[in-house]
Amino acid sequence: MYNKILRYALMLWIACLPTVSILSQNPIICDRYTPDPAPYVHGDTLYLFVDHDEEQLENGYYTMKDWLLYSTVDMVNWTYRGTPLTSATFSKWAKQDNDCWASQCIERNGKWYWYVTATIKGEAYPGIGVAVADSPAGPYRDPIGKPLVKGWFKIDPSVFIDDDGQAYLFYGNNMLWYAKLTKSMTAITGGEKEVTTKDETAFGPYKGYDDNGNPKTNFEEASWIYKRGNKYYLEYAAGGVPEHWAYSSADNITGPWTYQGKIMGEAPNSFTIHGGSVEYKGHHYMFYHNGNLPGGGGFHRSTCIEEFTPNQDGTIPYIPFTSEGVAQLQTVNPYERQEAETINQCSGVTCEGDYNQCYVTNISKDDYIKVRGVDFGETGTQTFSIRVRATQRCALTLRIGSKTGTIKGKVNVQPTNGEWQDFECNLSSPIKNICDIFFTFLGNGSSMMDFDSWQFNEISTEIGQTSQDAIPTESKIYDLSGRKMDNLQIQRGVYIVNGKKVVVK
Ligand code: FUB
Repeated sequence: MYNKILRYALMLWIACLPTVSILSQNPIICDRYTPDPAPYVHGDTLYLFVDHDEEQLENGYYTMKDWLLYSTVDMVNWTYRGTPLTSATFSKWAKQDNDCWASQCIERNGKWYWYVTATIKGEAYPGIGVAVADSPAGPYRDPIGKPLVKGWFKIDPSVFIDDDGQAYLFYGNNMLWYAKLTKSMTAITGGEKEVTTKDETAFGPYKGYDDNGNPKTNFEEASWIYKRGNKYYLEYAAGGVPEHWAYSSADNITGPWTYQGKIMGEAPNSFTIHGGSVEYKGHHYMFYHNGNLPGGGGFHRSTCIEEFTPNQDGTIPYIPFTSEGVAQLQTVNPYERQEAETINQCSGVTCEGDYNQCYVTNISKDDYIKVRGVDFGETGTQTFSIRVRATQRCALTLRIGSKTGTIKGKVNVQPTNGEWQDFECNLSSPIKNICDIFFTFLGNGSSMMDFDSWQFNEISTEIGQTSQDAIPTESKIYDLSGRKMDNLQIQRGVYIVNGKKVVVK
C-alpha cells in the first residue's frame, strides 16, 4: 500500500512540479462544522452522515439544527449531498430548531434508515428517532412519528445488522443499552437491555469515584458497533471530559465485552471525540472530529480521518492524529461532468441544495475551490465548460497547482436571469497529466453566482488531415502551444481544430 502512495505522490510531484500545494487534509470539510461523523460504505461510494454545529451559538452551548450528508469515491474530494434531515423531520415529537445530536444511517433492502438523537418536545431528556428514505440523500420521513426509545442518557445511536439478519441499536451516555430492531428497522423488539458500564474488565479502569464513593465508568458515549471476522467491536468516547477514543471487543454481540484500550488521544481543540472506523476499498479508516477548522472549538467541531492497519490478531493499533489525513485513492476524471460541490478545500463559499440538485453558492471575489488530483491524461485538454447561475457580470478563473497559480482560463459570465446556463472557455495552453485545479472568482458583491458543475473536453487523439481551405472559418483553432489562431494564420503543420489534432497540408 505504501508503495502505491509513494508512486502516486511522485506522479503528482512530477506533474505539477512548481505549484503543488501542501497536502493538509484534516479537517476534511471546510465550509461548515461537521461533528459526530458516521461513515457508511455502499457499493463504490463512502457516505458520510454528520451533525452540524452552527456558527452562531445559543447560550454558548451546542447549537445543532440539522444533519448533513457527504460522499466520496477517492477519500480526499468530498461531495456535499444536501441537508436531508432537520428537527422538522421529527416535528411530531422532537424539540424544534436545536439539539440535532449524533446519528448513524444504514441501508437495508433498498431503504435508508437514519437513527438520530433529539430532545423530546417539552422535556429536557433525549430520545432516539428514525427517518426512512429510498436513497441516502432523501427525501426522508419519520415513519412512526415518535421516538424508538427515550429517557435520560439515551443518546448517540449506533446501528448494526448481524450476519443472521438481526439488527441492533446501541446507545447511551455513561450508561449503555442495546435493543433488537424489527425487520422493518422502525421498532424495538424484545425490550432494551442495559450493559453495565461500571465494569473495568469490560470498559477499562474507572476514572475515579463520585462524592458518594461510587465508581465513575470509563465509558462516556458515542458507541460505534460493528463486526470484523468473528469478533464484535465497540468503539466509544472514554475517560470522561476531555474524551479520548477507546474500544472493547466480544465474541457475542450481547457480550461479555473486554476492554482493549485507547485508540486515539484527546482530539485537538475539542473536549469530545466521536466517530468510528470503516473498511473501504481495502483500506481501514478511523473517522473522528476535532476543533481545528478556523473558528473551531468544543462546540465547533469538524470531521477528520486517519488510515490505520489492524494488527494480525484483529486488535486496533493506537492511531496518531495528523493534519495530512489520508491519501487519495483514485484521480478525478475531468472529462466526465463533475459537481462543483465536490471539493477538496475551499474558502469563502458554501454548499447548498438538496437531493434534486446541490451547488456552490455565496461566491465572492477571492474565494476558491480546490479539486485535488485531476488526471487530464497525456493528450490533455484545451477547453472546458461550467454550469452557473449568475446575478451579475462576473468571471471564473481556472488555476493550476494553487489558488494563486498560473491562470489557464477565464470564463466571462453574464447574468442568467435565474436560469442555469453553460459557459465555455478556451485555455491559454493545454493542461496535461495529474494536477490540483483551483476555481477562483472575479467580480463584485457577496453572492455573484451559483456554481453547479464543470467538465473539460479531451483533445481527441485521432489525427486528421486537411487542407487550409477545408477548415470552416468559425472553427476554434490553436497551435500546439495553445496559442489561438485564425484560418488565415494557418500554414502547413499540426493544429488543434475544434478539439481535434489535425495535420494541415
Ligand atoms: O454532538 C453532540 C454530542 O457531543 C454527541 O451526541 C456526543 O457524542 C458528543 O460528540
